Amino acid sequence: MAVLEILEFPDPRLRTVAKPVEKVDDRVRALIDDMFETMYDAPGIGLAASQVDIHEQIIVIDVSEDRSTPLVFINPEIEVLDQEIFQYDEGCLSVPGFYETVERPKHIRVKALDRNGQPFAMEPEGLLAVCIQHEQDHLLGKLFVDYISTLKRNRIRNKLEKQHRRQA
Ligand code: QAP
Ligand code: CO
Repeated sequence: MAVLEILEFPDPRLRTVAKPVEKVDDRVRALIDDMFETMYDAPGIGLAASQVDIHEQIIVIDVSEDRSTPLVFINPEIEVLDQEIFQYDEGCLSVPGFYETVERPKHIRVKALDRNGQPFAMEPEGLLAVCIQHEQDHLLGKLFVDYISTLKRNRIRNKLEKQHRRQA
């Protein structure tokens, strides 16, 4: 197990579109274990493989208070179930220190493979539904800052670029 390095906005690698996983094998399960270790260490509630520079369709999530409910979504497919919209102050491990309100569909159905390659479906709402959509966006090369104004996004980019220069 290992804590992996998380790419930070505006790293262009975060714009890569992830490919479907062809075979859920021990390599994929080892990556999932490392992704959970990285997410819990951060700590965060969700992480997409794209954020650790692996461009395959894998998401790990745990929105439980006591960090006891790890969820894995491989090759996720999302359907919106109704028109209701949910607002949430989203953050992202790839945009550390910044939170902005984003609107997304409140009720979704997600179909995916689990860590054994078995298909499953669920119909989450609220925070879990928001988190799945946020992480699915990462697999498409999208970030939550794409939904806010250009002015706000550029301010965040400038601040993070300055931090990255100081760290270099
Ligand atoms: C995505 O985000 C998410 O800025 C998961 O300094 C967030 O785990 C989906 C984090 C909210 C829906 C709602 C962020 C940790 C963690 C930071 C995270 C930070 C430290 C973010
Ligand atoms: Co994120």
